Amino acid sequence: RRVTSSDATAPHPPVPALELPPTADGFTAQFLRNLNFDGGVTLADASTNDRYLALARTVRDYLMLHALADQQRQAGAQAKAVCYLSAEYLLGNQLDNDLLAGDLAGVAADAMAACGIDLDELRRHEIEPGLGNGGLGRLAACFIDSLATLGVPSIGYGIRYEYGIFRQTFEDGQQVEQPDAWLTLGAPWEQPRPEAAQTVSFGGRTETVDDAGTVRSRWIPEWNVSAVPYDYLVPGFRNGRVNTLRLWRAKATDAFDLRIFNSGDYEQAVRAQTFAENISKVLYPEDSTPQGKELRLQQQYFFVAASIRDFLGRLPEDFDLARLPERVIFQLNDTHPVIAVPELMRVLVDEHGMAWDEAWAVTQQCFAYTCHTLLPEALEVWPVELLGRLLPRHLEIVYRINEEFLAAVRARFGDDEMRIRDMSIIAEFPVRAVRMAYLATVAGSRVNGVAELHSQLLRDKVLPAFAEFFPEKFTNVTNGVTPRRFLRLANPGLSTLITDAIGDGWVTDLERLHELEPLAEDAAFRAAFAAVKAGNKRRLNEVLQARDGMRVGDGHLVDVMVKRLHEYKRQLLKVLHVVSEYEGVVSGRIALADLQPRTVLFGAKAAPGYAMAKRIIHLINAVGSVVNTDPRLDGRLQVLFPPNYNVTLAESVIPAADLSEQISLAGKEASGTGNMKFALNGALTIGTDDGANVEIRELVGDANFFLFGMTEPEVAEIAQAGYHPAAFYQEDAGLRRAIDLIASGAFSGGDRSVFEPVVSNLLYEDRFMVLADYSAYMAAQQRVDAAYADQDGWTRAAILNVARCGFFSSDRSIRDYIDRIWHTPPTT
Ligand code: NBX
Repeated sequence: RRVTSSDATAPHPPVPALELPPTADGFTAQFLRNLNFDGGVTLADASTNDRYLALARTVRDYLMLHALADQQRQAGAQAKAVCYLSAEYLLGNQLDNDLLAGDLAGVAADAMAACGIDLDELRRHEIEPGLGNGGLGRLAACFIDSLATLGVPSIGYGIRYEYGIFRQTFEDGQQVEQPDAWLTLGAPWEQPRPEAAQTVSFGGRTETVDDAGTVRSRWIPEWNVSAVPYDYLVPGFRNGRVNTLRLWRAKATDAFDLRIFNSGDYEQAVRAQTFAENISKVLYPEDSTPQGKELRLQQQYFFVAASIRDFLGRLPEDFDLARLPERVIFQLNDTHPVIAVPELMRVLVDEHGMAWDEAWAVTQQCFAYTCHTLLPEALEVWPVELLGRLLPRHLEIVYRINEEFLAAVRARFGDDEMRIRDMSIIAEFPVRAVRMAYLATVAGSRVNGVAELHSQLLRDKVLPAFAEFFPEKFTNVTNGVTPRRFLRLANPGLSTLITDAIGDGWVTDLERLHELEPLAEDAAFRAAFAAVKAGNKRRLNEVLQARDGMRVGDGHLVDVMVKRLHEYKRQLLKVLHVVSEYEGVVSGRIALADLQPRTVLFGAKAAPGYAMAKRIIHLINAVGSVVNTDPRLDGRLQVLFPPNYNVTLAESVIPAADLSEQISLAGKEASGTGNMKFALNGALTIGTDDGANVEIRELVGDANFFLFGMTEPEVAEIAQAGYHPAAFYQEDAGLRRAIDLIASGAFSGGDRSVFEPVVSNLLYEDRFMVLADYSAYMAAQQRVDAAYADQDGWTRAAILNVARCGFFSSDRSIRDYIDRIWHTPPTT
């Protein structure tokens, strides 16, 4: 059926229509309209930015046509919706994603050609919205893609940060952070909806009022800000569905601070405006040790308060809020949005007059919580002093939730004060503080980890008392990644090869990749597969060359470790491998001819305040500059560290990789999602038994995965017995030589002090047991070298990795969320 913009806007009189299916002429006309009337330029005078903005607008116009038609279809339907609450969405570039989903790539290419425009130049012009730190934010982006593709009624809610994750540069090998001013050249993908703004209040005090005999508390806030929504279209893959990602921006309200305005101090008033707008100014770049910053709590409350109001505002005027769980599930992406729990209670009880017990029953059914960590220091706590100052009514509500919860614990287990202290939502030391993970667990209908092992450890180690108290709440949903972005778009060569072999159904049904298995035995297919990998390496080289003047060596094994810089992820273990190989060659223990040519590629940002992580970045760069230029290595070992690893770079790097480094200490990486992207693109994994590596190995088979290192129980046992890293240093001559070389100043111009903190940390603390796993890692790398020498055998294993990783589609993750947690069937 032909759909036109006059259908979508009926009952208006017919207007000159944008047509679906799109035509090149229609696309061109709309593009020129946008260029002229939105951009105010002629084609002849248009800059690259003008042309990019007009193209993006045109793509969005077509998606909007789908969105309007979709809204009409869904109007009046009373389906239960998912509200995904996430402080981060690491979206990556939109242009190609939306061209693909909307099936617009062909007409866009024709239209650009007709206008004499280089579409690739416009692609390169795009700046990705980096509104997230890493895995957690990228997972949210994959999930909204799958929700739209599966046709699940859903809204993503988050924050429209003016500055996303910092842009990383290196100066003398050290990380320097630059602001990410992603909005400065225009934001064609978003649509501000000022008429849908919400007011969000802060501060002040509570007072009790006698409401016909019942004493009620009420909040008298002191100041407020306006939350203005900016909507992003989230198209499903060629299914006509378009969901919304609604990101909130903070603006000052007129009544921003009555005291200041009343004082008539104009300058103060303007400064107050800045204060309000600070709330959505910048993404906090700490992803594992959240600082208890007041502004961060303001961000969290700001976006969840606006989102809850926004969602409730979509329900019919006379809707009975006792039935809210029939209409919505709020999924809490880690603890960042957990302040939504007392907020919903406050809205139900204080604003709608619902009885506490009824409101609590509703609230418990409306929330579910996903945990993404195992590191104790990553568990968020908010000092009571701060919470009470910023959100006094919410603190009261949390206290009452805790009181009633602890009463239930007492009723079941008696006055076991140890247990009570253990399970209290309020911690007493070092300061009195709210444990957000506990609040989420008590309040939510479900608590899930993000891989089988992680969910098990969550039950056994992080929240054992809660797992005993609420066994039915705990479940697992193993993470996944969207095959549209990370296979279909990022790896066009492999996509075509797969589609030629098995058809294109895999794009939305990734388990179909199993049909490739027999082709691993087909020599012609293997040759084609190897040619695709070689082509991807050339493509990576074009990108690296243009971006950083770097290139991977010809015929090299491309060995990649890309992820946030964290001690637990153990980039240092990878560095020790490189240093050992280097030392082996320069000392003559390894003949150069025996060295498998390799390019080791790192990508990683360190939190700006994480000193050790920054030193490790410095060390990687320092090792690279020595190894890459030492003539004795003759270029057979290269270390590349392109700065500013982001989603866009990932899309070039991952398809070109031979080897995927997933080497965290067992029991520390909740899941990993990069591990899935690599395997799906035909890299073999060298990895520990951690996170989703466990499931990847089970699926691809031991023969197609390089497993090494201690298991989680072994780690726990050593930790228990007392871990002594220096003993490993003493006993392993190879390890000693590598560490000594770093300590000698060989990578710091003879200055031994530069990396001394890294070395002494390894020798005397080594919290993540790098030294304990060193020899197993080196042995596994030898197995890698041996395997790579048999190129055909390697390719066979790579094909089996692709064929067996269909499970890791985020479509499957979303189906698991629907079955185990949300109970929100897709609608048509
Ligand atoms: O979430 C990551 C985990 O480390 C990965 O193992 C997992 O695969 C991924 C998705 O489940 N966690 C993560 O990325 N955390 C953050 O980015 C983060 C950001 C802010 C913050 C705490 C953590 N305050």
